Parts: sequence; structure tokens; C-alpha cells
Amino acid sequence: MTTLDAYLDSSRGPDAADLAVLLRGMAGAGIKIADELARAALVGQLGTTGDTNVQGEKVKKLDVWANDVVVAALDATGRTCTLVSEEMEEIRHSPERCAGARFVVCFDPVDGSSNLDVNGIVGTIFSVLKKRGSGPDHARADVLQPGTAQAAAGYIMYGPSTLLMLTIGDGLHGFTLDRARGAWVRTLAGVRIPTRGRTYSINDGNFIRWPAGVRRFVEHVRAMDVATGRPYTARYVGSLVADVHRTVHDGGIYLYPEDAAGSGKQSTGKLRLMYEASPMAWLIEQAGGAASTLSARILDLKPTGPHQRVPLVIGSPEDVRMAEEFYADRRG
Ligand code: FDP
Repeated sequence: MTTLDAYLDSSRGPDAADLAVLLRGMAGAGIKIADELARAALVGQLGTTGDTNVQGEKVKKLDVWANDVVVAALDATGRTCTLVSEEMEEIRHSPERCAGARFVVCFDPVDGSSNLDVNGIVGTIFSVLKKRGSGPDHARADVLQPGTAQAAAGYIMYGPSTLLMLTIGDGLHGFTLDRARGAWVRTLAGVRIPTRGRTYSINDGNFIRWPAGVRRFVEHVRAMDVATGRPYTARYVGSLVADVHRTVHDGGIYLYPEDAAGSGKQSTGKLRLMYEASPMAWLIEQAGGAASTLSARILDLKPTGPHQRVPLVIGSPEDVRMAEEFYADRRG
């Protein structure tokens, strides 16, 4: 079976060799994080640091630790000098590293970290953009590119096995970590999502704050209609990597909408565009799926800030289109 190294070595294009170095760095960080997650309870790595981050969330020890691991791994590649992380308030730009740097990386080192203390599935999500900016504020311009400009996107899922799902624009591929060999082995090639599923995934505890169209859509998929495969079944892990991965595999839809006007604090949604929605959107589109805010394609959004939040509705194309119709009041 093809290893990640062989797959990257066989990719073509002017930046392929540099991208391969960068992605190997990210994959190496993933192995370290997987090891640390496995022994976290034994070495006192669970729980919080006592700090609250700029986004108002309690910082977990593993968030900080994993952030340092990813930063060090990416620095060591020499292929990036501009990083964005959920754990870093500002864009981390290091002009002294820019000589051989070709890419910007946006990442969430431990996504779904509320699952950490309950031994649940978490992941690392990353988005790689080509450096393009110029002028005094070029680092910010390099970062704030739409998802269509991504050169690579992926997530590493720390589950019963450690799985890297990756696209460099030639489809969606999955590499399972073979610890005995110390290699990532391709176990999923050219993954395709079903055009329609029978599963919906949403935090039901937010029901009171959902926009009216989302409520109607969820009522629709919960209703009985054998001919159209309803009612759908419900699944929600509360870890984006796990929820998206299941959706890619089984088909269906994942929704994290904005709060309806006046009903909550997440008026633009919860998930971050640059290192959650955008990479997941490209990954799922590469598998034949769709990703939307319910009124716009995620990959077409013009970013306004490194930690911008957006609504995210992602999954089988027919399910996402149906949710958009309810949201736009064309159905229901
Ligand atoms: P977490 O806060 O645990 O880090 O954006 C992060 C995220 O998890 C996603 O991984 C997950 O899908 C979502 O938030 C869960 O949010 P809710 O707890 O509000 O459902």
C-alpha cells in the first residue's frame, strides 16, 4: 500500500517538493500529539491551565502543548514563516524565516478539546495557503485568502487509530498511522461521500437559538417518510473532526448555524473559518460533498480576520442543498 511519503513524492507541480516537506512536518507533529494524548492521564496533561484565551474559552494544557509541537514542527520545515493557530491571538509572522518560505499554515492543534477529559475523539485541523501577499501588511494578506486558494488541507483524527485525511487537490485520501513501521499508510483513496445520507448532526441543546429555517429543516429530517428515507438518525460527538469524518463516510449533514438574531452570542456561528470551516470545506468538496453557510459557499468567503467565525453546514450535496432551501424559505 502507498505510504504518505510515496504519495507526496509522486505529486507534481512547481511547489510539490516544498509542500511535501511541509506536510511531512505536520504529519510528524500528529504522531507526537497522538502519543501524548495516549498517555495524557498518566503524565498530568489533562485539565486546564487556569487561563482563558482571547476567544473566552478555558485553555486546556494539551491545547498549549500541542500548539507548541505544531509550531516547532512547521518551523523546522523551513517552508513557512506565517502561522495562524486557534491558540495564538495574533498571526505569528517570523520575517527571519521567510527566505525559503512558500506557504502559510492555519491550524487548530486540538480541535474538539472539550472531549479531552472524557477520553473522546479529538483532532488536528490544518489549512495550507500559498504565500502571495505583498506590501507592509503582506503577512495578513497572505493569511486572509479564500478557501479556494488552499494548496493543501487536512485533519488528523485521534481515534481508535490515528488517521490523516488529506487533500492536495487530487481528491480526498486517508492515511492510517502504522506505528510498527512508523509510517502513514494510505487506507482510503479517492474517498467519495454519498450524494445523500440519513444522518443529521447538530448540537440539539442550541435548539432555542437556531434560525427558523434550521428548525424547519431539522423538523423535516426528523419526520416520518419512508420514500425519502426519513426520519434521519441523529449523531453528535461535539468534535468537528469526528462529526465531519463520520459524515464523509456515511453521508448526511452536519450543521453549526449562527444564533438567530437577538437569541444568543454566536451571531456569526461558532466555528472558525481559517482553520476549521475552510479546510473541512475543501476536503469535503474533494469528496463530492458541499459546505455552506446556508447562504454562501464556504470556499468563496473572503476572510476578514484570522479568527473569524462562520456558520458551517457540511455534508452530502443533496442534504446541504435541502438545508439551504429551508433556510432561504423556499421550502417548509
Ligand atoms: P471544542 O469547543 O470542544 O474545541 O470549535 C471547536 C469545537 O469543539 C468543535 O470541534 C466542535 O464541533 C464544536 O466546537 C462543539 O461545540 P458545542 O459544544 O457548542 O456543540
